[in-house]
Amino acid sequence: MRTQVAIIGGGPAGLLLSHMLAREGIDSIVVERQTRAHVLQRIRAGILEAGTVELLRAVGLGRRMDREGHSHDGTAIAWAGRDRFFIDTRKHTGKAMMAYGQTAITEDLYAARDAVGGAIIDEATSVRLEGVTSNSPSVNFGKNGRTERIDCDYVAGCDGFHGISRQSIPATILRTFEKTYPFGWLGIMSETPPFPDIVYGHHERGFALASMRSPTLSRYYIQCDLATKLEDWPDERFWAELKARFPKNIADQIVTGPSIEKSIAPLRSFVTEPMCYGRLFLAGDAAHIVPPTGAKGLNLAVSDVFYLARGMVDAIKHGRTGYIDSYSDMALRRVWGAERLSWWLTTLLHRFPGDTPFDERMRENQLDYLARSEVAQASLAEQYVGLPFED
Ligand code: FAS
Ligand code: PHB
Repeated sequence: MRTQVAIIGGGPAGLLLSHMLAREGIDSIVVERQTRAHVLQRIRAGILEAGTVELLRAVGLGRRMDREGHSHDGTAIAWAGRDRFFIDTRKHTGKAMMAYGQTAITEDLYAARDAVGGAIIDEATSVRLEGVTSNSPSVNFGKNGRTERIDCDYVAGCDGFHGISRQSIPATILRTFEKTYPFGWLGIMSETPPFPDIVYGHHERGFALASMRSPTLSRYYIQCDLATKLEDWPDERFWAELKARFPKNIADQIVTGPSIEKSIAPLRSFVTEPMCYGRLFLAGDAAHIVPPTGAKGLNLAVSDVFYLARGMVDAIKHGRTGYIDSYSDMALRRVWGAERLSWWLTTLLHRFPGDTPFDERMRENQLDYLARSEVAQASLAEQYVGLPFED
């Protein structure tokens, strides 16, 4: 097979890139390891930055999001039983966040690609890149017992943290930066009316988060230690622990019900430099991971794709290579900003094993300052709602 851009990975990054390239008349083939059903059963991100919302609307993917999504003028922080304070992104930046699940975005992306006959090959096995430092790279993979090859001009590695693209960059060139956290998030989805605000809770028992997917679908998380087993957390125990970590006036409003999904996600900060090698360009989780505390993971995948699509269109259609040559540096400036915010919020809102009384006083004073200072809240608001994409 032959295409202009071979895209490894049919998650949000790969599908959005394929969609944006197609809108510019550039053809691509998405090669996905899993079945479409497997990709679509993943429950992950839920909160979209203003820039992500604007981009999805601009590329014709806003209709269902605007119908079913839930706009939020900010997010609240509650701690130590004290009343919550609100990080008002609307007041400080004029922008809002949107609660609209990654699963729905992925469904919308698949529908958009199907509508124009976009090439998505799923259940591909043993995917392997060749010639990425030449002008004619190729992607090899197994499908239905046959070995297939795609010749292309560029390869986009959108295959997530466990993909093969990043591993195609020689260790002598690749630099990685990593921090793992000594806890995870135990998440639950329930068909119950959510708490009206997105609320991050910090308590001596640990972190908790109240979020949502729709007016009838709630998403909650509690910090858990790394040895946690799902079977030890029946719904009743989860709800009791979640309520114990929020102030009473929030806990009393949380509507409980049977879980329709329950999972544990590890927390990690991870960055790859550079995000390119020859004609291979990494985007999304293939290049970086953030702890979900800042709701940045999916939003970073979107901003990477915005920069990469712009660079590829300029190079392929107009022979201008400025954006593609600067893709890695430009994307990494935004990545490191999101990594720092996510690390800072994770450190601020979670309890760490081995915290000393001094550590706890530092955390309390930081929260107290944030609760009292409009300027501190404005700074957090502009980072949380998402800084503008670079021109
Ligand atoms: P993805 O991992 O979504 O997609 C990569 C795709 O590549 C997958 O479909 C995979 O099957 C495929 N693939 C892998 N190896 C391949 C190979 N060798 N060949 C072909 N295909 C291959 N972010 C938030 O903002 N908030 C959250 O609450 C949140 N929760 C998360 C929970 C979990 C368990 C995980 C893993 C992530 C979570 N994230 C969250 C982050 C998540 O939303 C990612 O940022 C987002 O999925 C990034 O999208 P992609 O870069 O497309 O990567
Ligand atoms: C979610 O709704 O899944 C969510 C919200 C805020 C976060 C992380 C996840 O920081």
